Amino acid sequence: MKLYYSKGACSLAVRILLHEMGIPCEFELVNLQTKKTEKGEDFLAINPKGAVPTLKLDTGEILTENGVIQQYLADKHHATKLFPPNTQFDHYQVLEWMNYVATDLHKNCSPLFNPNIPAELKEKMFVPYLRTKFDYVDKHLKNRNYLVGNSFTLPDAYLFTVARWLPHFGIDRKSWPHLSRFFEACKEKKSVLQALSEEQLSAD
Ligand SMILES: N[C@@H](CCC(=O)N[C@@H](CS)C(=O)NCC(=O)O)C(=O)O
Repeated sequence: MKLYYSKGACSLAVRILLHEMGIPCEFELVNLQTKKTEKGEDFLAINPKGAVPTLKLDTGEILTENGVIQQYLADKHHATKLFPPNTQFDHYQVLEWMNYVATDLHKNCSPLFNPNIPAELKEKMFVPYLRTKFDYVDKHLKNRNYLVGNSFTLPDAYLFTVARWLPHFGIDRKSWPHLSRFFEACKEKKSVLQALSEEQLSAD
């Protein structure tokens, strides 16, 4: 199995989860600008959407979309702590948070990465909107350690990955005390430390 990734991108969540589950995997870096992999492959021929994470199974089949890759890995490896079975309500809470992180947090970060959007517009429009999305997360984390139940589940890896980007947008994570506590707790996890070190990233 191979994970196509880009340094510090949302594919980091999948790498963290692979380590949480102890799944051996090969990793291949993708240049998202040129759409070439580090081995010189045409990434668009592998995933025409040109986005990471992209998972290549041992059968050669390709799976894309972060949340779907996460569910596939957890189901395949019976990781019921990370993704409770669908007979339990927390299964749907995991999916609810995965969707929120993908669509409300991750996708509202995208304009802030865009060098063609003027800084003033980012400050006036996109940053305040993103802040309201994190306000909700911070309130939710007030009396809990993780997003669902009281242990680390799939969307926690994704939330850690997206929250890690905040300083790059000039947003101080400390303005959300409960999110900060969550982030610090994730930084202690072996799977997170391993993933960060493999991508030669600092936590912040
Ligand atoms: N819908 C995709 C979006 C993934 C995504 O936005 N990936 C970013 C990196 S964080 C990317 O590869 N962007 C490059 C591009 O879309 O050209 C998913 O959920 O996996």
